[in-house]
Amino acid sequence: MGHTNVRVTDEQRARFDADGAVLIPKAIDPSWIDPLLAVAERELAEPSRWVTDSNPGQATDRLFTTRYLWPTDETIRSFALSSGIGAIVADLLGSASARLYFDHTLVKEPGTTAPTPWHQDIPYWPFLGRQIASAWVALTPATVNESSLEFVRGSHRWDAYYAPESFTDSSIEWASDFEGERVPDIDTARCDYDIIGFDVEPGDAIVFSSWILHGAPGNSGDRRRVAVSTRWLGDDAVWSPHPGSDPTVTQADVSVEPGHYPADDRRFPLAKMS
Ligand SMILES: O=C(O)CCC(=O)C(=O)O
Repeated sequence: MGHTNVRVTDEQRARFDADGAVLIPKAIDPSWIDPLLAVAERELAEPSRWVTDSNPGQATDRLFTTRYLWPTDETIRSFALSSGIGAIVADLLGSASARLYFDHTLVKEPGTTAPTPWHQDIPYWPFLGRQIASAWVALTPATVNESSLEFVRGSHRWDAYYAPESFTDSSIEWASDFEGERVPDIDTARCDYDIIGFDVEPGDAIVFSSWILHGAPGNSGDRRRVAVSTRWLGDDAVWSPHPGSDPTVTQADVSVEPGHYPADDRRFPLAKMS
């Protein structure tokens, strides 16, 4: 499975900077698609430890996510570190390097009514810094109307830090002690916000700042939507665990002290740049 030969353009860099999100068409070599889809299939059949699932065992009306597979799954590890996706993110962030925080596979079965709620990523994560972003890579086609991502353009610059929202009906146990403002009710006042979205084909990446407000509709289509999102730390990232941050990686797991750059190659490995 190959390394991408896609190069970020000046226009894409400017878009990412101004809007907080940009579409990179055909960002990965197509040879990754089937192996990554096979990982999603396996996880649906035999979920591993870090899963959220709105409707276990069902083939419709279900948002299933599984994360942090890279330490144990060779396909995910080599995709994250050697496909070139990290280099694309580093380039957009204006960062010399990109360290992997985690991978996140997200499956939306047809007929999923619940949207992915509007949220920012950064409050879920034990990091601070502006050079932190995700690359959400589509493994199946998706239109904005059916199930692709939407963003509030420019909200990465609002200087806001909203409380984490649950992706399923239940509350997020580990985020209950987070103190912070709730995300505004964007859906009831959509015309007050500058909302952008991207239709995607398999292999396209949407790269977005960890500070931008984003969400996705349910899946009103008749096919499964699958994506894999990798989460990246650029040069200004600082380890910053806090009440309510995702428990996959905690202070006990890392060799970095709070307030420092996460130079921990074992927990936050560097992506190959070329
Ligand atoms: O795939 C989705 O529906 C949501 C993805 C998302 O919020 C993310 O990757 O941060």
